[in-house]
Amino acid sequence: VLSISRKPWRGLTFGTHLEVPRDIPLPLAVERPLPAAAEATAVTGATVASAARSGAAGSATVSRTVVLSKGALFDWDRRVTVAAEHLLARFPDGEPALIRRLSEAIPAGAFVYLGNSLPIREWNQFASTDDRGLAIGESRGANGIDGQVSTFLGWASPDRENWAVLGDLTALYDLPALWALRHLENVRVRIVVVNNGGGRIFQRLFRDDRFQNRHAIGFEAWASLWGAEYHAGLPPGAVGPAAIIELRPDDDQTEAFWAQLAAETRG
Ligand SMILES: Cc1ncc(C[n+]2csc(CCOP(=O)(O)OP(=O)(O)O)c2C)c(N)n1
Ligand SMILES: [Mg+2]
Repeated sequence: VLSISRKPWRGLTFGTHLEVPRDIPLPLAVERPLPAAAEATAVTGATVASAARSGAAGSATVSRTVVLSKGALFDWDRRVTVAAEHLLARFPDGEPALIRRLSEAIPAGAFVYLGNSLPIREWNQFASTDDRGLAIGESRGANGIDGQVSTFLGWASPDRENWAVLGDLTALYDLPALWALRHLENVRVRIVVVNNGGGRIFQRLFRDDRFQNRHAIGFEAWASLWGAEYHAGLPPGAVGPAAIIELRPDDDQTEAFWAQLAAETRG
């Protein structure tokens, strides 16, 4: 992820943020097709003033600041990709590996709705890149976590399986949404709740734990309230028309993954 702004910005959980001072033109050259890293030259002399590396306790933000050079961007990107690949195998129960496995388990041709905000970021970074004809949808807007279940159900259609990947707080923000299930005919919906016990994106952005709204709520009762099937973990076999699938990543492994990725790609 490359973000560019005129002002300091600390919201990046992964990638590179470029802060371009007002007196330096925006580096629009990077919008053209990019050459191979070997041919890369600096597109601007703008040195970047702000780093998005967070000092949050026990965690690390894998983002950094660079002098804008295509070669530097690609080299770092490659290093992160290679490091992430071996860490996915080393921490198989952490959230990134769980997202990878989920992306491999969703049947070819399905519609996949990605919720704000970690699910879409983590899918972007860790989902399998095999082309299995998945149709991806999302409602990014201003990153709102409200109405995500409703948006998904409104988008779901009978001609394919419909999957949503949502955070736990995102699901809690839209508890009445499953009312709409009774109005869906011949529509197969699978709502995956990645339950990491709070708004964990904030663990990587802020020092104060209160931002996370930690909780110990499970989602089985949500499924039974609305007559949906419930699965703890990815179901191995056939699933009925409406299912809630709750995935619980291992906290320690998730933290270790991010800390290790930051350590291995620093510099
Ligand atoms: C309507 C709305 N309220 C609050 C926020 C601020 N916010 C952004 S992410 C987030 C936490 C999301 O938690 P969860 O769905 O569990 O995802 P996680 O970060 O754990 O993956 C919150 C409260 C928002 N984006 N939209
Ligand atoms: Mg969460």
